[in-house]
Amino acid sequence: MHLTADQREIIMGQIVPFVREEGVEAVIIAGDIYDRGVPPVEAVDLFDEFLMKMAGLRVKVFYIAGNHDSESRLNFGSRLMREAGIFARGRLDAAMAPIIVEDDFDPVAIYLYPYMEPASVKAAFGVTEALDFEKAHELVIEKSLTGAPEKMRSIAVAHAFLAGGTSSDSERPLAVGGSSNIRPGIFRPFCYTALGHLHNPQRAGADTIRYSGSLMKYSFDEAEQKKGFFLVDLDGSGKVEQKFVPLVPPHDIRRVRGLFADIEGDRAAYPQSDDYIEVELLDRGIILDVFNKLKAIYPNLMHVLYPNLQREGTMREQEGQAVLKLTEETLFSQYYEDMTGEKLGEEQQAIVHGCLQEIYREERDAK
Ligand SMILES: [Mn+2]
Repeated sequence: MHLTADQREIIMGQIVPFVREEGVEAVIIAGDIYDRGVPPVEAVDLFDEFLMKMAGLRVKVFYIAGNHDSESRLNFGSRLMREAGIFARGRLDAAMAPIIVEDDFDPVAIYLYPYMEPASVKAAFGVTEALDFEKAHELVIEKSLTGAPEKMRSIAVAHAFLAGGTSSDSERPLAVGGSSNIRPGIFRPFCYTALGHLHNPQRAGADTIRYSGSLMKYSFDEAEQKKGFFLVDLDGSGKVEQKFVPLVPPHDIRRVRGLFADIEGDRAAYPQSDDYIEVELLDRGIILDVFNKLKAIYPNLMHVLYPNLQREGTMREQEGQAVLKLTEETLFSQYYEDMTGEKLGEEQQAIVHGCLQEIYREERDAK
C-alpha cells in the first residue's frame, strides 16, 4: 500500500503552509526520507516537489540518509543543490565538514551525520579496530568537531537509536543481535540535536536532543501516538525554545475492538469510517468471509485479528499434528471440499493423483 496521497496532503497541505506563514528559515529531515532504497516514483516526485517549494520560498532544507535509504541515491545531486539552499548528505565521508549558514545573529554550524553503521564508519575512516554503534558515533562526532570554530552555535542531525527511547513495530531494527543503543551524552556538544529513526516524538536524555517522530502513523502499534514536528527557535546565545506542532492525517490509523455482531449491527457505536483500521474481533469462533463483510463498514480495513481464538491454540496445534499425518491427496480433497462444499469427483480425483505423481517423479529425478 502506498500512503503517498496521505503524505502529500500532510506535506503540501500542512507543512508547506506552516513554513510559509511562520517564516521558518530551515527544515531538517533526520533520515528515512523514503521507506526503501529504491522508493516508488510517487514518493520521489513528492519529495522533489517539496524541495522545489522550499527553494522557491528561500527556506533551507537539511536532510540525511536513514537506515531505510540508499546512501548513494540520497547523495545524488547534493553538491549541485547546495546553490539552492538544499543540503543533503547520504554518504559518510572522512571530512564530515559542517555546513555553515548565517541567521539573524551569527553563523551556525550544521553537522549532518547520515546513518552510521559501524561497518560503513570503519570503511569511511579507515578504522581497523572493532566498533559498535556507540563507538562508531563517538568516532565520527569527535572527528567532525576537530578544528570546529570555537563558540560557534551548532546543530547536529543524526539517525540512530538513543538509549531509553521508545520504539514501535515499523522501525526496522538497526542491529540484529548486539546493541545499537547509543548514550545521548555524545550529542551534548551541540546546541540542538535533531534525531530520526524512532517514530514517536520524544526527547532523548536532554530537552535539546529530540526525535520529531514520523510524519504519520506507520503501524497499528503507533495508533495512540501524536504525530507532528518540533518548531525550534535558536537564539543568538545558542539557547533553544521549542514547541510541538501536531499534524492531522487525512485518514487516521486506529484499532476497533468488539464482537462481530455489534460491529456489523450497531452503527451508533461503530460508525462507518475510511480510516485505516485494524479490527480486533472478540468472538471465539471464526466468522466466514469476515474481511469482506467488515470492508463494507471500513473500506480501508487492513487486518482482522481474533485475540480470543489464540487461547484455543493448543487444541489447534494437536489438530495440526494430525493433519501432518495425512497424505497430500487427502489434504487436497479436504481443502477442495472446505472451499467449495462439494466432494472431488472420480475424474477430478484422478487428475489430482496424476499431478501429484508427476511432481513426486520430478522431485526424485532432481535428486
Ligand atoms: Mn530508521
